[in-house]
Amino acid sequence: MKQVVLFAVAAILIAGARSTVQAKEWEAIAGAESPDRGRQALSFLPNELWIHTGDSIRWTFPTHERHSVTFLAPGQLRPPIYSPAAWGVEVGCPGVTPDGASFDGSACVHSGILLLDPNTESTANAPTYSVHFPTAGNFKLACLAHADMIGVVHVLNPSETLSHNQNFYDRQAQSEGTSLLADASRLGSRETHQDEDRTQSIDIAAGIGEVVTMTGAGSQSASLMRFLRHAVLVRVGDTVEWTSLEPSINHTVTFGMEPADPRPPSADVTVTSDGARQAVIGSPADAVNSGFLSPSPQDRTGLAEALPGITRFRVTFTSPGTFNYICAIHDELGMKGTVIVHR
Ligand SMILES: [Cu+2]
Repeated sequence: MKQVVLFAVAAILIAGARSTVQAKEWEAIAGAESPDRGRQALSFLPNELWIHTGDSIRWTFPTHERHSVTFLAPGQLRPPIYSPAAWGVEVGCPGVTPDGASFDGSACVHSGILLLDPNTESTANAPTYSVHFPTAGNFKLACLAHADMIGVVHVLNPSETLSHNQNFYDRQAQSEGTSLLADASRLGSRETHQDEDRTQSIDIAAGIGEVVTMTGAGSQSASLMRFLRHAVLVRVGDTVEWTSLEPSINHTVTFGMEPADPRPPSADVTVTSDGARQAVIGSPADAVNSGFLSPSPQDRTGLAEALPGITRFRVTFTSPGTFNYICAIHDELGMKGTVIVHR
Protein backbone atom coordinates (compact mmCIF):
# COMPACT_ATOMS: atom_id res chain seq x y z
CA MET A 1 0.00 0.00 0.00
CA LYS A 2 2.76 2.41 1.01
CA GLN A 3 4.63 1.64 -2.22
CA VAL A 4 1.52 2.36 -4.29
CA VAL A 5 1.04 5.74 -2.57
CA LEU A 6 4.71 6.66 -3.09
CA PHE A 7 4.44 5.71 -6.73
CA ALA A 8 1.33 7.86 -7.14
CA VAL A 9 3.05 10.85 -5.48
CA ALA A 10 6.10 10.43 -7.70
CA ALA A 11 3.88 10.25 -10.80
CA ILE A 12 2.11 13.48 -9.81
CA LEU A 13 5.45 15.24 -9.15
CA ILE A 14 6.83 14.15 -12.53
CA ALA A 15 3.65 15.19 -14.31
CA GLY A 16 3.80 18.54 -12.50
CA ALA A 17 7.42 19.15 -13.41
CA ARG A 18 6.74 18.28 -17.02
CA SER A 19 3.78 20.66 -17.26
CA THR A 20 5.89 23.60 -16.01
CA VAL A 21 8.39 23.16 -18.85
CA GLN A 22 5.57 22.66 -21.33
CA ALA A 23 2.74 24.94 -22.40
CA LYS A 24 3.21 28.29 -20.70
CA GLU A 25 0.77 31.18 -20.92
CA TRP A 26 2.65 34.47 -21.13
CA GLU A 27 1.05 37.78 -20.19
CA ALA A 28 1.09 41.03 -22.15
CA ILE A 29 -0.99 44.21 -22.40
CA ALA A 30 -2.75 46.00 -25.25
CA GLY A 31 -2.60 49.76 -24.54
CA ALA A 32 -2.16 52.05 -21.54
CA GLU A 33 -3.89 55.31 -20.60
CA SER A 34 -3.76 58.19 -18.13
CA PRO A 35 -6.44 58.37 -15.40
CA ASP A 36 -8.29 61.12 -17.34
CA ARG A 37 -8.15 58.88 -20.47
CA GLY A 38 -6.72 61.74 -22.54
CA ARG A 39 -3.23 60.31 -22.96
CA GLN A 40 -3.12 56.97 -24.72
CA ALA A 41 -0.26 54.58 -25.40
CA LEU A 42 -1.36 52.90 -28.62
CA SER A 43 1.01 50.00 -28.22
CA PHE A 44 1.35 46.35 -27.40
CA LEU A 45 3.26 46.26 -24.12
CA PRO A 46 5.72 44.74 -24.68
CA ASN A 47 5.47 44.57 -28.46
CA GLU A 48 8.07 41.86 -28.95
CA LEU A 49 8.11 38.48 -27.20
CA TRP A 50 10.07 35.23 -27.57
CA ILE A 51 8.17 32.08 -26.61
CA HIS A 52 8.24 28.32 -27.25
CA THR A 53 5.97 26.32 -29.53
CA GLY A 54 2.93 25.20 -27.60
CA ASP A 55 2.94 28.40 -25.48
CA SER A 56 0.14 30.95 -25.42
CA ILE A 57 0.08 34.70 -24.81
CA ARG A 58 -2.81 36.31 -22.98
CA TRP A 59 -3.30 40.01 -23.65
CA THR A 60 -5.21 42.24 -21.21
CA PHE A 61 -7.08 45.31 -22.53
CA PRO A 62 -6.98 47.86 -19.66
CA THR A 63 -8.03 51.06 -21.49
CA HIS A 64 -11.13 52.96 -22.58
CA GLU A 65 -9.62 53.26 -26.05
CA ARG A 66 -10.43 50.32 -28.33
CA HIS A 67 -7.80 47.83 -29.46
CA SER A 68 -7.61 44.43 -31.08
CA VAL A 69 -5.06 41.61 -31.10
CA THR A 70 -4.98 40.53 -34.73
CA PHE A 71 -2.65 38.13 -36.54
CA LEU A 72 -3.38 38.48 -40.26
CA ALA A 73 -2.21 35.77 -42.65
CA PRO A 74 0.93 36.85 -44.59
CA GLY A 75 -0.12 38.80 -47.69
CA GLN A 76 -3.69 39.27 -46.46
CA LEU A 77 -5.05 42.76 -47.15
CA ARG A 78 -5.49 44.64 -43.90
CA PRO A 79 -9.25 45.03 -43.35
CA PRO A 80 -10.84 48.21 -41.98
CA ILE A 81 -11.83 48.06 -38.33
CA TYR A 82 -15.52 48.53 -39.18
CA SER A 83 -17.54 47.66 -42.27
CA PRO A 84 -17.61 50.47 -44.85
CA ALA A 85 -21.38 49.93 -44.95
CA ALA A 86 -22.02 49.96 -41.18
CA TRP A 87 -20.06 51.85 -38.54
CA GLY A 88 -19.42 49.69 -35.47
CA VAL A 89 -19.82 46.37 -37.30
CA GLU A 90 -16.43 44.68 -37.30
CA VAL A 91 -14.89 43.18 -40.42
CA GLY A 92 -12.14 41.17 -38.72
CA CYS A 93 -10.58 38.09 -40.33
CA PRO A 94 -13.51 38.21 -41.48
CA GLY A 95 -15.15 37.64 -38.12
CA VAL A 96 -13.79 37.20 -34.60
CA THR A 97 -11.94 34.05 -33.50
CA PRO A 98 -12.74 32.58 -30.08
CA ASP A 99 -10.51 33.16 -27.05
CA GLY A 100 -7.67 30.63 -27.05
CA ALA A 101 -7.54 30.29 -30.84
CA SER A 102 -4.33 28.94 -32.43
CA PHE A 103 -2.25 30.93 -34.89
CA ASP A 104 0.28 29.07 -37.04
CA GLY A 105 0.73 31.71 -39.76
CA SER A 106 -1.83 30.20 -42.14
CA ALA A 107 -5.20 31.63 -41.09
CA CYS A 108 -6.05 34.98 -39.49
CA VAL A 109 -6.83 35.26 -35.76
CA HIS A 110 -8.72 38.34 -34.47
CA SER A 111 -9.76 39.08 -30.88
CA GLY A 112 -12.44 41.56 -31.86
CA ILE A 113 -12.38 45.11 -30.49
CA LEU A 114 -11.88 44.97 -26.71
CA LEU A 115 -11.92 47.82 -24.19
CA LEU A 116 -13.10 48.81 -20.72
CA ASP A 117 -16.72 49.72 -20.05
CA PRO A 118 -16.92 53.54 -20.49
CA ASN A 119 -18.80 53.81 -17.19
CA THR A 120 -16.10 52.23 -15.04
CA GLU A 121 -12.61 53.35 -14.05
CA SER A 122 -11.66 49.94 -12.66
CA THR A 123 -9.47 47.62 -14.69
CA ALA A 124 -10.43 44.64 -12.47
CA ASN A 125 -12.74 43.28 -15.15
CA ALA A 126 -10.58 44.27 -18.11
CA PRO A 127 -11.19 41.93 -21.05
CA THR A 128 -8.45 39.49 -22.03
CA TYR A 129 -7.71 37.38 -25.08
CA SER A 130 -5.31 34.47 -25.47
CA VAL A 131 -3.63 33.14 -28.61
CA HIS A 132 -1.91 29.73 -28.78
CA PHE A 133 1.17 29.19 -30.98
CA PRO A 134 1.66 25.55 -32.04
CA THR A 135 4.27 26.23 -34.75
CA ALA A 136 7.71 27.85 -34.81
CA GLY A 137 7.96 31.11 -36.75
CA ASN A 138 8.05 34.90 -36.50
CA PHE A 139 4.59 36.37 -36.50
CA LYS A 140 3.46 39.99 -36.81
CA LEU A 141 0.74 41.28 -34.56
CA ALA A 142 -1.53 44.23 -35.42
CA CYS A 143 -4.31 46.29 -33.84
CA LEU A 144 -6.96 46.91 -36.49
CA ALA A 145 -7.97 50.15 -34.74
CA HIS A 146 -4.49 51.75 -34.93
CA ALA A 147 -2.25 51.65 -37.99
CA ASP A 148 1.00 52.21 -36.10
CA MET A 149 0.44 49.69 -33.32
CA ILE A 150 2.28 46.55 -34.25
CA GLY A 151 4.25 43.80 -32.55
CA VAL A 152 6.11 40.57 -33.24
CA VAL A 153 5.96 37.17 -31.56
CA HIS A 154 8.99 34.91 -32.08
CA VAL A 155 7.97 31.29 -31.58
CA LEU A 156 11.00 29.02 -31.05
CA ASN A 157 11.40 25.28 -30.74
CA PRO A 158 11.55 24.11 -27.11
CA SER A 159 15.20 23.06 -27.53
CA GLU A 160 16.13 26.76 -27.85
CA THR A 161 16.71 28.91 -24.78
CA LEU A 162 14.50 31.96 -24.22
CA SER A 163 16.39 35.18 -23.39
CA HIS A 164 13.66 36.78 -21.28
CA ASN A 165 11.23 35.73 -18.58
CA GLN A 166 7.81 37.10 -17.60
CA ASN A 167 9.34 39.48 -15.04
CA PHE A 168 11.41 41.09 -17.80
CA TYR A 169 8.33 41.54 -19.99
CA ASP A 170 6.33 42.97 -17.07
CA ARG A 171 9.03 45.58 -16.41
CA GLN A 172 9.33 46.36 -20.12
CA ALA A 173 5.56 46.77 -20.46
CA GLN A 174 5.52 49.13 -17.49
CA SER A 175 8.44 51.27 -18.67
CA GLU A 176 7.29 51.49 -22.30
CA GLY A 177 3.74 52.39 -21.26
CA THR A 178 5.05 55.09 -18.90
CA SER A 179 7.36 56.44 -21.59
CA LEU A 180 4.58 56.67 -24.19
CA LEU A 181 2.21 58.42 -21.78
CA ALA A 182 4.99 60.88 -20.90
CA ASP A 183 5.46 61.50 -24.64
CA ALA A 184 1.74 62.28 -24.92
CA SER A 185 2.07 64.84 -22.08
CA ARG A 186 5.00 66.49 -23.77
CA LEU A 187 3.08 66.70 -27.06
CA GLY A 188 0.37 68.64 -25.23
CA SER A 189 2.79 71.36 -24.24
CA ARG A 190 4.19 71.71 -27.73
CA GLU A 191 3.63 75.20 -29.06
CA THR A 192 1.05 75.13 -31.83
CA HIS A 193 1.63 77.80 -34.41
CA GLN A 194 -0.70 80.75 -34.08
CA ASP A 195 0.04 83.11 -36.92
CA GLU A 196 -0.15 86.65 -35.61
CA ASP A 197 -0.48 88.08 -39.11
CA ARG A 198 -3.47 85.97 -40.00
CA THR A 199 -6.87 87.53 -39.51
CA GLN A 200 -10.18 86.00 -38.56
CA SER A 201 -8.93 82.49 -37.86
CA ILE A 202 -8.42 80.77 -34.54
CA ASP A 203 -6.39 77.58 -34.67
CA ILE A 204 -7.10 74.49 -32.56
CA ALA A 205 -5.15 71.24 -32.67
CA ALA A 206 -7.61 68.35 -32.89
CA GLY A 207 -5.46 65.73 -31.20
CA ILE A 208 -1.71 65.31 -31.45
CA GLY A 209 0.39 62.17 -31.59
CA GLU A 210 3.68 60.57 -32.53
CA VAL A 211 4.94 57.22 -33.75
CA VAL A 212 8.00 55.75 -32.02
CA THR A 213 10.03 52.57 -32.18
CA MET A 214 11.37 51.27 -28.87
CA THR A 215 12.07 47.64 -29.78
CA GLY A 216 13.02 45.70 -32.89
CA ALA A 217 9.39 44.84 -33.48
CA GLY A 218 8.28 48.12 -35.06
CA SER A 219 5.97 50.99 -34.34
CA GLN A 220 4.23 52.03 -31.16
CA SER A 221 2.46 55.36 -30.80
CA ALA A 222 1.57 57.98 -28.22
CA SER A 223 -1.53 60.09 -28.58
CA LEU A 224 -3.08 63.03 -26.75
CA MET A 225 -6.80 62.67 -27.46
CA ARG A 226 -7.78 66.23 -26.69
CA PHE A 227 -8.67 69.50 -28.45
CA LEU A 228 -5.61 71.41 -27.34
CA ARG A 229 -7.55 74.61 -26.71
CA HIS A 230 -10.73 73.07 -25.39
CA ALA A 231 -12.55 76.41 -25.01
CA VAL A 232 -12.11 79.45 -27.25
CA LEU A 233 -13.79 82.84 -27.33
CA VAL A 234 -14.47 84.36 -30.78
CA ARG A 235 -16.63 87.01 -32.43
CA VAL A 236 -19.57 86.64 -34.81
CA GLY A 237 -18.12 86.18 -38.30
CA ASP A 238 -14.88 84.57 -37.08
CA THR A 239 -13.60 81.30 -38.48
CA VAL A 240 -12.12 78.60 -36.28
CA GLU A 241 -9.74 76.12 -37.89
CA TRP A 242 -9.14 72.64 -36.43
CA THR A 243 -6.08 70.70 -37.57
CA SER A 244 -5.45 67.08 -36.66
CA LEU A 245 -1.80 66.60 -35.68
CA GLU A 246 -2.17 62.84 -35.52
CA PRO A 247 0.25 60.80 -37.64
CA SER A 248 -1.94 57.73 -37.92
CA ILE A 249 -5.39 57.92 -36.34
CA ASN A 250 -8.67 59.67 -37.12
CA HIS A 251 -10.63 62.34 -35.27
CA THR A 252 -13.77 64.33 -36.01
CA VAL A 253 -15.11 67.75 -35.04
CA THR A 254 -18.82 67.17 -34.49
CA PHE A 255 -21.43 69.78 -33.49
CA GLY A 256 -24.97 68.92 -32.40
CA MET A 257 -26.60 65.55 -32.91
CA GLU A 258 -24.00 62.80 -33.35
CA PRO A 259 -24.42 61.00 -36.70
CA ALA A 260 -24.84 57.21 -36.82
CA ASP A 261 -21.68 57.02 -38.93
CA PRO A 262 -19.03 59.64 -38.10
CA ARG A 263 -16.81 58.81 -41.09
CA PRO A 264 -18.39 60.94 -43.87
CA PRO A 265 -18.82 64.71 -43.50
CA SER A 266 -22.38 65.95 -43.09
CA ALA A 267 -24.18 67.29 -46.17
CA ASP A 268 -23.59 70.94 -45.30
CA VAL A 269 -19.79 70.51 -45.25
CA THR A 270 -17.94 71.60 -48.40
CA VAL A 271 -14.38 71.12 -49.62
CA THR A 272 -12.07 74.11 -49.99
CA SER A 273 -9.61 74.71 -52.82
CA ASP A 274 -6.72 73.87 -50.45
CA GLY A 275 -8.13 70.47 -49.55
CA ALA A 276 -9.69 71.33 -46.19
CA ARG A 277 -13.36 70.97 -45.23
CA GLN A 278 -15.51 73.90 -44.17
CA ALA A 279 -18.96 74.72 -42.81
CA VAL A 280 -21.02 77.63 -41.57
CA ILE A 281 -22.80 77.32 -38.24
CA GLY A 282 -25.57 79.71 -37.26
CA SER A 283 -27.20 78.00 -34.29
CA PRO A 284 -26.08 75.74 -31.41
CA ALA A 285 -28.78 73.34 -32.67
CA ASP A 286 -26.99 72.86 -36.02
CA ALA A 287 -25.72 69.31 -36.54
CA VAL A 288 -22.41 69.58 -38.42
CA ASN A 289 -19.84 66.79 -38.65
CA SER A 290 -16.37 67.28 -40.18
CA GLY A 291 -16.14 63.60 -41.10
CA PHE A 292 -12.87 61.80 -40.44
CA LEU A 293 -9.87 64.10 -40.26
CA SER A 294 -7.13 61.69 -41.29
CA PRO A 295 -3.46 61.90 -42.18
CA SER A 296 -2.25 60.49 -45.49
CA PRO A 297 -1.15 56.88 -44.96
CA GLN A 298 2.58 56.09 -44.88
CA ASP A 299 4.27 55.74 -48.24
CA ARG A 300 5.78 52.34 -48.94
CA THR A 301 7.35 50.85 -52.06
CA GLY A 302 4.82 48.69 -53.87
CA LEU A 303 1.76 50.49 -52.51
CA ALA A 304 -0.48 52.65 -54.68
CA GLU A 305 0.20 56.35 -54.12
CA ALA A 306 -2.33 57.74 -51.65
CA LEU A 307 -3.97 61.15 -51.76
CA PRO A 308 -2.97 63.85 -49.26
CA GLY A 309 -4.72 63.51 -45.94
CA ILE A 310 -7.73 65.62 -44.99
CA THR A 311 -6.58 67.15 -41.74
CA ARG A 312 -8.31 70.56 -41.53
CA PHE A 313 -11.82 71.70 -40.78
CA ARG A 314 -12.90 75.38 -40.79
CA VAL A 315 -16.13 76.65 -39.29
CA THR A 316 -17.44 80.20 -39.59
CA PHE A 317 -19.84 81.19 -36.81
CA THR A 318 -22.61 83.59 -37.88
CA SER A 319 -24.48 84.11 -34.61
CA PRO A 320 -23.60 84.45 -30.93
CA GLY A 321 -23.94 81.51 -28.57
CA THR A 322 -22.17 78.61 -26.90
CA PHE A 323 -21.30 75.84 -29.33
CA ASN A 324 -20.26 72.51 -27.82
CA TYR A 325 -18.59 69.89 -29.95
CA ILE A 326 -17.00 66.46 -29.63
CA CYS A 327 -14.76 64.06 -31.44
CA ALA A 328 -17.38 61.45 -32.30
CA ILE A 329 -14.83 58.65 -31.94
CA HIS A 330 -13.08 59.73 -28.75
CA ASP A 331 -15.70 61.65 -26.77
CA GLU A 332 -15.78 58.85 -24.19
CA LEU A 333 -12.11 59.60 -23.56
CA GLY A 334 -13.10 63.23 -22.86
CA MET A 335 -12.29 64.69 -26.28
CA LYS A 336 -14.73 67.60 -26.24
CA GLY A 337 -14.57 71.34 -26.76
CA THR A 338 -16.52 74.60 -26.72
CA VAL A 339 -16.57 77.68 -28.94
CA ILE A 340 -18.13 80.73 -27.33
CA VAL A 341 -19.20 83.27 -29.93
CA HIS A 342 -19.98 86.83 -28.87
CA ARG A 343 -20.98 89.93 -30.79
CU1 LIG B 1 -10.82 61.49 -31.75
